[in-house]
Amino acid sequence: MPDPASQPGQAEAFRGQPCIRLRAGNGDTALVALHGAQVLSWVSGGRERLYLSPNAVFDGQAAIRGGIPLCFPQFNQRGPLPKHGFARNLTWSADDAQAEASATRLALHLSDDERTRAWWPQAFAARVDVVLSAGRLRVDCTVRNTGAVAWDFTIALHSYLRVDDIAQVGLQGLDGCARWDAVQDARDTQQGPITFAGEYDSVFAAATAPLLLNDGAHRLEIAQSPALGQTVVWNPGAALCARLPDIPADGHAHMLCVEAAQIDTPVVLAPGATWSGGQCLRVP
Ligand code: TA6
Repeated sequence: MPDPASQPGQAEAFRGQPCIRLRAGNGDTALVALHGAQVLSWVSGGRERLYLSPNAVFDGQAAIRGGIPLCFPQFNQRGPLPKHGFARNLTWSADDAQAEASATRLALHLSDDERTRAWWPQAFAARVDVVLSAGRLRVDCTVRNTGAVAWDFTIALHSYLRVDDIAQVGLQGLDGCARWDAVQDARDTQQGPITFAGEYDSVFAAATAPLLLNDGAHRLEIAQSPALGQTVVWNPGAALCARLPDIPADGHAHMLCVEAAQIDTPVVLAPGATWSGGQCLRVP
């Protein structure tokens, strides 16, 4: 029997849900649930970098509050589908994890079936690649139109980043980017780093360079591919957090969502066409 710790990926149950634990050569790990193809944990340098609510629901149907949910084929309530689409509510299939030259890769798959067609009549094949290497986690999404008619979608990697104290956090790199403030329904241009005092929900035109999350003594670099043209920044603040059933009252203090998204203009896919985009988190 090979030593499980030497395998690139190992199946395990987490809160009753089937998951795969990925290991990088330097000891970093990631935990990926088949439900939603959702990364639930990323430990790099001995520190958990993602926020997973202790009150998250793990019933194999509800969206899991935390980690990196995938919103597809609809972002938020910008269309007739369930909020943030259905990809985060369904079980994906996974290939065996692969050890690459300096990374560990897990590919997960979802394609249309009776359940998805009841919500959305399109024929599709979606793939999520989780790529773990020393100090770095990349999540790439690929969507292919396997049908005979063109259709469109919106998409987001709704990453919940763990922070020690949201009141001390600064998010750098969106200075000069156009912003829609969803709380106030107002448009402006971001000036300087973003700080947080209460509910925050804004959609930015994505920056070309990586963002930098400053959380006390800790830093995280956040990059996204050009195919994802917006960045969403969300923290519910204390009042909204208290109304969310699946997060503790103080959960807002320990998370910040920085989401790589394509939502302002839907992606149109012709029959046979493929789209790819992703987000990369790095400990600098
Ligand atoms: O991406 C930000 C957002 O769209 C917020 O408006 C907020 O509703 C959040 O996502 C969480 O949505 P959820 O359905 O997961 O509670």
